[in-house]
Amino acid sequence: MAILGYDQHGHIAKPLCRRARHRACGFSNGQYLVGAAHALKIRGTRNLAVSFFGDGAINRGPFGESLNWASAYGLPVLFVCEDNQWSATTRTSDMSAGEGAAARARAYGVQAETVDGMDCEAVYRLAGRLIDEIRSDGRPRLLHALTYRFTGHVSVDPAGYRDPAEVAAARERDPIVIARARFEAQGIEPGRLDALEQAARAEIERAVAAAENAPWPSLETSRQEVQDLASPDWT
Ligand SMILES: Cc1ncc(C[n+]2csc(CCOP(=O)(O)OP(=O)(O)O)c2C)c(N)n1
Ligand SMILES: [Mg+2]
Repeated sequence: MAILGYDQHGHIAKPLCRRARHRACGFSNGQYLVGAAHALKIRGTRNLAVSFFGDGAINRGPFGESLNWASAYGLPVLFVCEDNQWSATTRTSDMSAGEGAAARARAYGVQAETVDGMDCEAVYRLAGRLIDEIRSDGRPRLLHALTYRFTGHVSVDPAGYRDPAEVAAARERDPIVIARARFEAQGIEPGRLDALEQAARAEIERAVAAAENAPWPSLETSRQEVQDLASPDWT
């Protein structure tokens, strides 16, 4: 199965093979994932959909609608809230009622667990357990990862609206630094970790170069694979 179409930031929607997964701003595509999960259920597969979104998304209506649908119909979805405490330029807690993503999920009958999002191993283990649980009872789960946004919301945002001391304190708990220290403590050679890091950097650089060198899409493609509400002649 494939999810087709484009979200606001372009060509993010990915072909679905065994798992549907998507990360989008403002929960713009979270509902697609619930639809995909519904299709997976109807087809009787053991596969599931994984929907990644930020803490800013939980104050948008589609978050509640998606939790409701997934819970009411018993759909195999893992909702993953990357709670970095900032919604663009606003501290999320300043504009959010109640106890946040996990409490909201529970109100809809969706089991939710909060984890230290700076601890890669803890996130990995919890995700694995929740995925196993979804596969066994077919019901949705929400993984709430508490983390911090080191930079601005986008590359042109210097994030001058927050205290540098808060950022510095969060950087002390950088998940990559924590993971590396833990691997070293487990006896993994630093040279091997350096090689992994270099390979990851090289892969990112190749991806950036490929994107920068790719041709712009044609005008025709902008209307392919998107919902068409019968407006044949916009142009
Ligand atoms: C569908 C949709 N609704 C609303 C917005 C407006 N918007 C832009 S940024 C943002 C908050 C994003 O917060 P978060 O997901 O926590 O991202 P972060 O600031 O942590 O990168 C919102 C609601 C949007 N871009 N798309
Ligand atoms: Mg955020």
